Amino acid sequence: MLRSPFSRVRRSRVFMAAGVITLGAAVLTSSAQSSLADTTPASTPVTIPVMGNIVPEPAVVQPAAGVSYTLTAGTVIRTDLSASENVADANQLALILRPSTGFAVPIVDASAPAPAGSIDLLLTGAPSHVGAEGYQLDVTASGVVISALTAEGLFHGIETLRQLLPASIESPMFLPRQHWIIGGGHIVDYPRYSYRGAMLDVSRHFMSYQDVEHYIDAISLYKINYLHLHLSDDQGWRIAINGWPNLTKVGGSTEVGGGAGGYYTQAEYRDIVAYAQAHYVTIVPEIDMPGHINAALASYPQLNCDGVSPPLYTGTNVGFSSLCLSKQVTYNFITDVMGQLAALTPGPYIHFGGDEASSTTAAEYKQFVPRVQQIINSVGKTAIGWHDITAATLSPTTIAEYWGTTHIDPAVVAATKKGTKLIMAPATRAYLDQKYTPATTYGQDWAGDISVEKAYDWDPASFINGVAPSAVLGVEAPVWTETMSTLVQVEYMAFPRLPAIAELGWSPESTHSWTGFSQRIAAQGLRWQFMGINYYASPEIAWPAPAATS
Ligand code: TNX
Repeated sequence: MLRSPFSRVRRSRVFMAAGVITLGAAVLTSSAQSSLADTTPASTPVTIPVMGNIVPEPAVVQPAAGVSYTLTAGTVIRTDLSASENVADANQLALILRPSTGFAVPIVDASAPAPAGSIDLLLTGAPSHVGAEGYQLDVTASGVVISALTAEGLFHGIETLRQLLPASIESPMFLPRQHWIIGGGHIVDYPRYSYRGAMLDVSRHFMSYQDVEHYIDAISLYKINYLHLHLSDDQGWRIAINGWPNLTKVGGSTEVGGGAGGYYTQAEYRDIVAYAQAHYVTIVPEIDMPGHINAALASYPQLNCDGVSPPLYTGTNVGFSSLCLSKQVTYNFITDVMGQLAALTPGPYIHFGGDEASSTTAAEYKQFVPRVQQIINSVGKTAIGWHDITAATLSPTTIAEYWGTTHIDPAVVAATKKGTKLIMAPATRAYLDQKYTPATTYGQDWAGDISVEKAYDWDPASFINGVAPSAVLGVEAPVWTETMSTLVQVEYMAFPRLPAIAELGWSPESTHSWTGFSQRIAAQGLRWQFMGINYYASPEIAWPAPAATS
């Protein structure tokens, strides 16, 4: 039996604190992390912070000069205890506040009289234009009120509230001498796009379900609401499918470089889904086909046209494998896989890849894409494919994910004119496996180096010439893992660039400013250190001195 998602909200951080915490390129032990934490003298003068420094930038922030709220031993969280999702949100907030402050932070019913200094999570009082995902947040001397139309909106308000508190609020250890002050003011906030994704390639190098959940902790802080898992590729098949045991036994047995690989049991995958749901993140599973499929071909000879399995593959080439599209067993296989994935996945989408199918003929590819779409639709899901699928005729609901390197793509433009919606992940901006600079230890550079500024400074709505802004559903930040074998390495590539992409997905275009973003992201570095999230301390950003813990 796997543990409940709520009891583990803090688990991975405590786990990191007990071991090794990496700081930028350097590595700190947990004892060094605690020295990071509590250097504040008891007599430190208290300065009132100005409300701000939030990533992604909210739609409206109005600081109230000189006003502040302080968390104390008397702070309670008030919400509607009869609404289980509100209580789950309140629990997540309490689990963040309790360890570092040492305060009890009880959760009480919103109908109870407000004691001085409560944090209220309410489904009343928010303006309707914040929509299902937005919230309103007010900080006054007498309390904090987060109001929203849904529990998801409240959760997003909580992610903002965390960032208004000192970074040390994230400490898994008790910090007795900190002042837990929040600058007063008013925030009204809601997303620009409904799809704000991260992608993790667990095929090239396998990451445990605990690692995936730690990544969910990190991405949900920036209001990312989809996590796309690249579950299969030439090098590894990572999800158990009943009736096809060799997919994991053989196809899951290795990875790039020849390591041991691994896979998720269906129970582990469900655990990831539940953990994601508790963070308002929807899992999008991807089984890449008809190419990028060697792990499956190596597992089952009948999926090959010549009936002979190729050997397992642990290199990094692409484009050499293809399902046998003329055999019925191929479609039986796809139907089984998609049916089981659909049953395991409450979210609306299944991604079927479709990229770099250079070992499939163009004619076969054009027949294959509609057939897979139909299978995905028949199991009740909407299909997503990499934008290569715009070469075929798409059903009206199918979404294309743009990973191109140019602003010109006639097939993509033509598809959008017929109604296809796009997720924007241009490789030159959003591919977080590309190096920051030529000196970056990990990563590839086929799409060019991507500095933090380059990841931030583009507009999803106008990136492809001739695509109407209304065709863009949102953005995604993929991390391919040919060159990264641990989550710590993945985080180094993702932070600070993933929050840059998250801001493009959430914040109104009118707030877009590299100067503003680079100042706001600077305030996040210390938070990542307390959370056990590795990052690249890019010289593009004026990080505050490490000793500044409040
Ligand atoms: C291209 S982008 C790929 C992946 C690689 C990636 C490496 C795409 C849809 N396919 O198979 O991992 O480049 O950067």
